[in-house]
Amino acid sequence: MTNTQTLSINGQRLWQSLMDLAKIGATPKGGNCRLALTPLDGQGRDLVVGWMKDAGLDITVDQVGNIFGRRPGKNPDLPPIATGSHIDTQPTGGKFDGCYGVMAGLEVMRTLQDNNIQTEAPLELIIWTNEEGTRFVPVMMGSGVFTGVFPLEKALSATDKEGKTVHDELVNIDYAGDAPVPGHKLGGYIEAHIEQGPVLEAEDKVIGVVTGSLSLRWYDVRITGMEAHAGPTPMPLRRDSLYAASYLVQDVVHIANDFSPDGRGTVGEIHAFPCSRNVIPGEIKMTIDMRHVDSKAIEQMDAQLRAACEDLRTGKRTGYKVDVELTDVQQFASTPFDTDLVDAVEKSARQRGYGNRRIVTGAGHDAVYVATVAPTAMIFVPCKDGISHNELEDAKPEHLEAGANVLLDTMLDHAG
Ligand code: HGY
Ligand code: MN
Ligand code: MN
Repeated sequence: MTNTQTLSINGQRLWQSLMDLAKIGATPKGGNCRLALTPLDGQGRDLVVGWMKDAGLDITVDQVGNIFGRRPGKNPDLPPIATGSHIDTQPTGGKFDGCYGVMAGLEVMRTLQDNNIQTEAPLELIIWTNEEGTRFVPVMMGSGVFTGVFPLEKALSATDKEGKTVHDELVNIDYAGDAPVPGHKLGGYIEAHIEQGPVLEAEDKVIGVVTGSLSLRWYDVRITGMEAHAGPTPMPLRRDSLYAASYLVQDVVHIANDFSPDGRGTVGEIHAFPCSRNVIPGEIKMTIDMRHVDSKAIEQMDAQLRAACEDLRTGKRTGYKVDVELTDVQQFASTPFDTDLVDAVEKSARQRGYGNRRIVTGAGHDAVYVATVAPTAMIFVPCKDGISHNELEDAKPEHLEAGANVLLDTMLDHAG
């Protein structure tokens, strides 16, 4: 019987699986584009499900397409200790965001299989549907439905820009499962992920002991002015919606800077209608992503955003009135993780001699929603130059191996 204290994962096998998965939806600059529920996402799911079966896991799929690979424990009545993440990507995604957490969990299962170790509680590896929220909103959709944060119907009826629904796209890739949501009880959940920021690398740390997440607010904005001819229409008579939007784009950044260092403000999408060179834009649709570690600060940022919208409505900034419709799309408050699990992550990093530090995640993760129903923690590893949501995303094999070893220890710690 192997002493589980000296047990370690196979870093080479972990790296190889990440590179093999990255071949699906590979982009010219070395990234990945596997948008949620596209055929490429389906291919990625099929590949990983095959590996999960080879690792001896029993597979179930729920009604929103979340995939569960269960490793039976000695006591089937205990709730599983789970790990996982996502394999859907951003359009200019990298090879590690999400995929690392799923491959690290798979590597833990493979290592236990190799050493014929059975834990007291079952273990579970989860692939969550549509974590990125780029093709379909809301973000962290699968974990949000699993934990009852939003109803199944809201997810299944969500549409992409071509009007395709989550329901139909799940059927198309054959992942419209029948396991009911909200889902089964979890005894604990630990998610490994690249930091997607510069802190660990700057401090030469290997493990980020994640203590919780930022607050997040997502909005849609529609600004309506009036289409008119770009030639004969004198400047004072225009109601140019894009010129008005240009103030709001700056306001989003200025508000985040007013709440530095933890404020975040991003306009990621902006669409001008009718999008013709010689027509004054009559309508703008844009997105806003605001975040802050402090729930009170995000409230103040929200108030400043609403005031900025009002100044556009009244014409105070531009000299002409426009209609501004600000829609709340999604929000979650700053989420603390489970102190016992966080301590267990830190203990493993220390025992293995990995430089580590406590850190709050600036990105949203499925762990944020799982934390509302089960003890939850995350393990961060550095990524090159802190870059993510970019095809250049990169990480060191030895850091990925370290994170997976900490995941192994933490899961064994809690699964008996
Ligand atoms: O938006 C996020 O923080 C995550 O990458 N979906
Ligand atoms: Mn992610
Ligand atoms: Mn992401």
